[in-house]
Amino acid sequence: MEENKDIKILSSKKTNIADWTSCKSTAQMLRKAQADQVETAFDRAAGMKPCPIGAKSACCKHCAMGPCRLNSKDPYAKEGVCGATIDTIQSRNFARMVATGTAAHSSHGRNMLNLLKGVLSGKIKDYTIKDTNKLNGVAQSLGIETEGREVNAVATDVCTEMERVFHMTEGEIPFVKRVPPKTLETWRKLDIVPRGAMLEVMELLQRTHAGMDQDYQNLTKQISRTALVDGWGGSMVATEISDILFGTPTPVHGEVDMGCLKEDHVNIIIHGHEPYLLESIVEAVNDPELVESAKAVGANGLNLVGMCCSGLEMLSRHGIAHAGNFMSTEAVLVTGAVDAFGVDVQCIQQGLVKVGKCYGTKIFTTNPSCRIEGAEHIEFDEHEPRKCTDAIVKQAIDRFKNRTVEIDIPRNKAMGVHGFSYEYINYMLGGSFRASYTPLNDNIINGRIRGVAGVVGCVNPRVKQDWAHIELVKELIKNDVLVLQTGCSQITLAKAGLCTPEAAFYAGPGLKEVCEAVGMPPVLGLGACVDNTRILIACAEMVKVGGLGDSIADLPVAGAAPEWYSEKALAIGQYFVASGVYTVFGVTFPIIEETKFHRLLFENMEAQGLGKWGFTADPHEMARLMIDHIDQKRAALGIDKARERTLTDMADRREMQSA
Ligand code: NFS
Repeated sequence: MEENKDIKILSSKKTNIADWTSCKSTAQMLRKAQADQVETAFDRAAGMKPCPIGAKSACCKHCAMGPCRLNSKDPYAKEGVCGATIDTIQSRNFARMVATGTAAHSSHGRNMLNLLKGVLSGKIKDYTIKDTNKLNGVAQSLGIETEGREVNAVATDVCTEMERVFHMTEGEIPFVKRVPPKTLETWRKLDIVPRGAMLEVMELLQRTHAGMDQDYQNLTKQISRTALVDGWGGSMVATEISDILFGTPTPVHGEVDMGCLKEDHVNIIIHGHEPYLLESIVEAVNDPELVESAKAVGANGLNLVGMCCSGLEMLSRHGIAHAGNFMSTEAVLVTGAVDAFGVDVQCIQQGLVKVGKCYGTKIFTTNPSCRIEGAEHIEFDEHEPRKCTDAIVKQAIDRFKNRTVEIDIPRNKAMGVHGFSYEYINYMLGGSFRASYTPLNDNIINGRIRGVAGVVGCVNPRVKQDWAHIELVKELIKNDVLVLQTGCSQITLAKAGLCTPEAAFYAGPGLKEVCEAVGMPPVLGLGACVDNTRILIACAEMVKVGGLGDSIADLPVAGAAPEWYSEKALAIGQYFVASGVYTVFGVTFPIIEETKFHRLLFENMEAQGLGKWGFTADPHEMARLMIDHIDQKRAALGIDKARERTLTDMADRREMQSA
């Protein structure tokens, strides 16, 4: 294959910023940072060769008899000191990554549950239940009676059920009620139906201790069970309670990219994941007194801007502008225009503090679980949320007044439509009187829509930022695949202008026709990374509506995280695979190819009735793999002919038009 310079893993000393990112604003700021001799993660990535043994998970450092490196050409030629084989070592390393990712999402979910419990007890007064429709929907899906009952009574029962998602030690987590029966039957047969998240994470970790589970197949079952309690448990609680407390997103216009910063305003950025910090700061920046204080120092107002997943929560619910994704968090500080940078948890790089210092921007940590040396900590207390957020706003105003650095804001920004919740897709396709997924299934069956792809996840400085996401999504929609998005990927496509109905121009004829009829973009942004659960529910609903098989594994769908970096992404990948979805990752995959563990993940899990993993760093190849999979599923469902007919019809029509 001809070498494509965009695909290579960036590991050697390279200073060509064009190789680092396809985000124009980030590139502009990285050039400025280099001129200012300020180091970022891109420089560090270029200067640090990834350890090839670690990259393939061929080393074990779980005990003091090692660390053991199984780095011979034949992965079976060597064993660890205890006799651990390459399959044991790789599966244990993989398990620990999934456990950490699941713990992160589940902790987020549990914090949301505690917030709702505090609201119900009356101890937390600054938040209320905003979306009773959503509350009732969640309650009904859990088998809780809603008819004629008080909101608080229903919500208390929902809390009791959701508590079990974390604490139950036997049985099945409540949200399995949402899983298609045949998928659930497969899980039961394989003994991977999850119990509480705390137990599953503990069980998985204890099995990776030296001298414990040394059968990679048995360990993989616990890996799946743990990942499933992330997707159908901890993450799902996070999404559902956020909707109940702050409102289920509906489409809203919003701007993205660094051009959202305003030189004449006090700019405040919020980055992280848990929505209660940002919901409080939304109130703070609208407080007339604080707005007046900003004006008193010469600013035209307060400008709140989001980043990463926090930013997506604000964008989806309030249409608040978004400055960029994970790999732009340092770069945005280089503008000099950020007057305060508040963070809570997850994906917060330690390097932010140093870059912030260079440009006179303070980083404010707010969560006791995520403090950073050198950052200023203002602890967020949900009983008095404004204490923290007002303090951040006041410090930002102060910094505006005393700005000394040069301000250089990239002019790029793009408008798009965001906030496509699972529920809204119902209304959008079916109308408010017959809200349902039937039209989606019909359009898949008649072939206008070939299938559905979830393109999600991080960006990673080891590959050119944003590039693989854009190439992949363009290729998918061109081939009539409807794309659902979350996380940093959604921001990438929004910057590229694909989150607008006009982007239907890039879609294949079938998808274009559907987008134009409904007035929707071919790329639907569903929110933050925990909101991948909206995609799970959408899959379950597609099965329930009928005509596309009996289990999630039957659906013509596929998933991808082309630029992943975090353990959370791996947990998400594993819960999609265990739910029945073919899921392709880019950048690198932490397993050696010619091993039994690799075969299990990449082939044999599918034979067990689940999904399977795929890997390629090339987004065009990734699109081909996903489309081939979708076509195979269409053929198995017997709907491949319909698509041939539909496309012939469209081609004929075009020919007739041009004649
Ligand atoms: Ni999800 Fe990746 Fe982080 Fe959000 Fe962005 S990096 S795993 S998308 S911000 S969690």
